[in-house]
Amino acid sequence: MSRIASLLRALAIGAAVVTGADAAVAGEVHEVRMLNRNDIGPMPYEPDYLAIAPGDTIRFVPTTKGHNAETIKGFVPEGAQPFRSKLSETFEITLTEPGFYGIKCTPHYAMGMVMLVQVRDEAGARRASDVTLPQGLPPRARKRFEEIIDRAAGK
Ligand SMILES: [Cu+2]
Repeated sequence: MSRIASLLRALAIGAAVVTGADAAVAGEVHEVRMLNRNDIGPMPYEPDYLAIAPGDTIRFVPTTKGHNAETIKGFVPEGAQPFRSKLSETFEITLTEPGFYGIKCTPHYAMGMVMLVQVRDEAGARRASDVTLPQGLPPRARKRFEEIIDRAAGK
């Protein structure tokens, strides 16, 4: 092996070690409260938009009872696992797949109880306004998502 080849190999091994160490660092925990009402209106998640890093955790807290968190079908990044929490229970989920996650409260979906989570990719280039809402959302859920996207865009 030439000196340059062995130097490159050493660098590659070094980079792999650093990447491994980064992956082992626990992500941040973001708390989301599940409420019957706030100044946004009835049945909100608070906050209802989060932009997080891959490996971060969301903790859903049932501040008021009767709520949960479930991924909306067709509204998770490719390769991401859907999830559904139990009613009125604290629930933690760690998200690793970059992209947009639409989350609903199962009993209050038609009332517009939804939130948007963006797991940033490495470039962090995508914004909430880049999201494509799936077809077939209940009208109030669609409206809340549009409000969330406008707010995130600073409109
Ligand atoms: Cu609810």
